[in-house]
Amino acid sequence: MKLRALTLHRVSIPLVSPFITSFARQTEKDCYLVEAGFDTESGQVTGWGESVAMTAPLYSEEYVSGGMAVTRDWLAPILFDVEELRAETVGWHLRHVIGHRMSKAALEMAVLEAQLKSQRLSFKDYLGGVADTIPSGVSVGIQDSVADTVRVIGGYLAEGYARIKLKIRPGADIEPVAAVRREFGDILFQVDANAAYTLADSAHLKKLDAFGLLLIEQPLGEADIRQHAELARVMSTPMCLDESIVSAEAAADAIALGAAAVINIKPGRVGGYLEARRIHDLARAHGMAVWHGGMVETGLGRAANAAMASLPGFVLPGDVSGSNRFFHEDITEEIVMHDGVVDVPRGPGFGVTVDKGKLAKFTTEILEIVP
Ligand code: OSB
Ligand code: MG
Repeated sequence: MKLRALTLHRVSIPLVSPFITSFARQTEKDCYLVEAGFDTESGQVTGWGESVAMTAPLYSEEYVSGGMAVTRDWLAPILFDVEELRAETVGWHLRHVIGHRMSKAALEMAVLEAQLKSQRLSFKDYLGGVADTIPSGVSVGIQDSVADTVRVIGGYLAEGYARIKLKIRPGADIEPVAAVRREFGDILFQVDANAAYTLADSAHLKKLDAFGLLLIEQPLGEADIRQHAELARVMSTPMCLDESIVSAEAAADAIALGAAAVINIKPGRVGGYLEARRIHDLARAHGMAVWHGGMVETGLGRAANAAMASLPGFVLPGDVSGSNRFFHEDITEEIVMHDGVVDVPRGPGFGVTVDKGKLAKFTTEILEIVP
């Protein structure tokens, strides 16, 4: 395949309610989609990608405007020069650019989609996915009060979500967790701190052991893999890493150090779906559970995530929820959670179509990148 045209569509989609984490209060989904045009053996094909970078560099060092700039100035020129571009070599071509994994992932995703479409192959079949549906969990933001936390989670349970993940931060941790356990009994329940604590909080965090959580996600900083290993030795709650796992190498280090009993796999965070697959395979070879994280993706990323989560190592319910968890209106056909599951798309590519009308409605900026 030869890359001929690249357009970045920045969109801002209102959220149904503010999503509050230990690091940000999000009221809209601000991201860019990659539309990439290729000449292929089966003619001209378009592939779509989505960057999971957020508006501000608070989850990781990446952010939306920076991603668009590095794509225009550094990544796109490399790919425009490749005669035989394949998804499997995008990471290799881009290897001299340090970091910028979310930007690289969005480009690899667009190349991958075009490649799959030209072969009339679904992402699930490309990967060797083994499930037609995946259990659907929901990530619940920090609420104003314990009562609100219980009410909001009660709503998601009534909808049928298979697992609850509650965001925590210092000052909003033990009490809401205790209340949710008291109210809803034996539900699948886990927490995510988004790096809000330090090792000095060990004794406090250990109080969470009383609530039979499935896991605690990323209590300490991104760079603190060794410190997570120390914390894991004092807590009985299984340790799960998100922010710290930026590559298969980081995953290998975390496993070797005992820093993670479980890994949250997010393709954007690690440079793409193909690196995410390597982490899945590595974890599986170690008999370690993984689950699929989310970054409040539009229907496009959500569809691709559902296919990824159909691989056999994804043994815990992930954060692949229905489109309506975050959006009144999505830019693709809605991803639907029903009976606690999301269906794995079957169509070629990621199996969903970006609706140009809806895209236009939410577009805030268009960046055409020319060879
Ligand atoms: O830590 O998993 C996280 C959203 C943005 C950034 C980081 C995280 C999240 C979520 C939402 O928890 C997961 C979802 O998309 O449902
Ligand atoms: Mg997380």
